[in-house]
Amino acid sequence: MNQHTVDPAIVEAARLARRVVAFSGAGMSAESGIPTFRDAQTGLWEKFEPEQLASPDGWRRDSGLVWAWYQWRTGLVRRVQPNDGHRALAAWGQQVPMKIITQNVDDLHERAGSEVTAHLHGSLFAPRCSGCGAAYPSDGGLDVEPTGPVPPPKCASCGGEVRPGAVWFGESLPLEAWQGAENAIDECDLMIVVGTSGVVYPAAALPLQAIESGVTVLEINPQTTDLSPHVHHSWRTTAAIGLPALVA
Ligand code: BV8
Ligand code: ZN
Repeated sequence: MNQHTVDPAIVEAARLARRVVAFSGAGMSAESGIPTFRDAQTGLWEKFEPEQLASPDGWRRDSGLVWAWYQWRTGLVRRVQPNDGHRALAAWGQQVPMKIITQNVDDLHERAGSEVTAHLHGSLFAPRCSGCGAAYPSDGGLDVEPTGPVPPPKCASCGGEVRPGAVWFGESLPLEAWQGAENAIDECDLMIVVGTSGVVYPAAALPLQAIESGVTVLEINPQTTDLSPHVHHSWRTTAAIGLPALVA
């Protein structure tokens, strides 16, 4: 199989599926122009590992630098469009019950017309006060890449620093999102794993849990991943090429 020719067994599994779960990672948004976590960081972020910035320690060390990174990423997401992969999942969801579980903090699934069951790692568009937890609207982020820290806003009611709405390394996943994901997997007969390296837990355990419970799991990824040896079918292609080929 190459990028553009799909194994008929994969098309058949997609055609027969009655309740589908899509499990997406950063690769889902790569063809929209959003760098993945594996991509080399550029600019101000070049000398940082994502795990350094996306962590409570990183925030404690320099909340202005972390806030600048998320504001830059928010502006980038606002300026790009969903790709054919996001649109294919939205179209498929019009034909059969489709639940989207994403590790991504962008809103590209929603802007393509899908309803997202679980943002396992939070959202760029849900800032909240790090003190009292009050929700704050996103201001759409930055249009120009910052050259240094950007002081986060202060909470109007408690004076705490407003933090990004993402789940950081070392933080627990939102219980409601986790339970929504597990329920979706319990009900589905097909899981499509798209654009994830499968290295971050506990999210990466969900496809393995699906396989355990007898769900057919297809992977779409141009690279081999930690999940590849376990899934039923793995297609070395991209989200924007592979997903449209699965939707009749
Ligand atoms: C937790 C939001 C514990 C932020 C993210 C030490 C201390 C504490 C915890 C740990 C520890 N050691 C390990 C852990 C667990 C840790 C973990 O798994 N670490 C890894 C690095 C080993 N996990 C956690 O910390 C989690 N919390 O464990 O809590 C706990 C328990 C109880 C009580 C208290 C605490 C929280 C993890 C969430 C972190 N937040 N994101 C933000 O976005 O800024 S994770 C972030 O990286 C993403 O959300 C994503 O989930 C993850 C991995 O990225 P991927 O999505 O897989 O993307 P990646 O770049 O890796 O790969 C892209 C893939 O796409 C590639 O395979 C590529 O081939 C493919 N691709 C490229 N182009 C395309 C494509 N595919 C298709 N089409 C294309 N065009
Ligand atoms: Zn507050």
